[in-house]
Amino acid sequence: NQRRPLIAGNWKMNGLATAATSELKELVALAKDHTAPKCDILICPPATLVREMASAAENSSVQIGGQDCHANDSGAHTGDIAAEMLKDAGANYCIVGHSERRADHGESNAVVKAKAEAAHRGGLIAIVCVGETLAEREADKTLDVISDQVRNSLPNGATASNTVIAYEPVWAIGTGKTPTPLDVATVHAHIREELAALMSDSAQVRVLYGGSVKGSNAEELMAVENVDGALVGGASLKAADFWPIVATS
Ligand code: G2H
Repeated sequence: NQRRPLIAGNWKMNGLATAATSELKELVALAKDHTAPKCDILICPPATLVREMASAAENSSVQIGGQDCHANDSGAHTGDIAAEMLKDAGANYCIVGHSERRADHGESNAVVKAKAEAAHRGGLIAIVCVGETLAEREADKTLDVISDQVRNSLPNGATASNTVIAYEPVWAIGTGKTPTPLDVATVHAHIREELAALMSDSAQVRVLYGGSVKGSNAEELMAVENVDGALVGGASLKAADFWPIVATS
């Protein structure tokens, strides 16, 4: 396919300035030494570090993103962060609807969709996350849940250039468990079918896999049909762990 893979790191609620800057600089150095990486490289640090990480990544192929944004552009929303603020701090992407936000903050598909639209208005590429829980998988509802999430979280005006989908089975997140390549292939093919009915350029949309991706399983997961990269949590915190995943693309 023509889709350029995206290897994205999600630092979640981890990172203080000094250590984070040195990890980011190490990643930038690895990316510079590597002639023409065949993928896009993204790090999504906590919001407090976006500006510093963007500055550490300046003039490199490493891009910076936010982990969440508010559905509104500005206003009385204490503690929240607007997409335009992330952009202003140096971000190009924003994750929306990560399962931890859906679970910890009760974010519905409608909220996730509104956040993705806000990301677009703020000039950010939205990474829209979907994924089933263990109970849903065991009840054989995986594909129904994914259909519902894709149909109802996809922002209006989504195109292959402003939207990325990340499939993250909730039971695989931070658990060390990963689905089989066949399970991943089945869900990714299903997501592509859904997208085809919703977007005119769906064939170009990148669909990432996320959930316990690490150096030792990245090659196998990235080789699965319709997997266009990874959303990596724990293994993105250290450049030495993240780079081998980038290098598989
Ligand atoms: C899934 C992933 C990153 P981890 O949440 O978004 O985390 O790789 O730690 O399972």
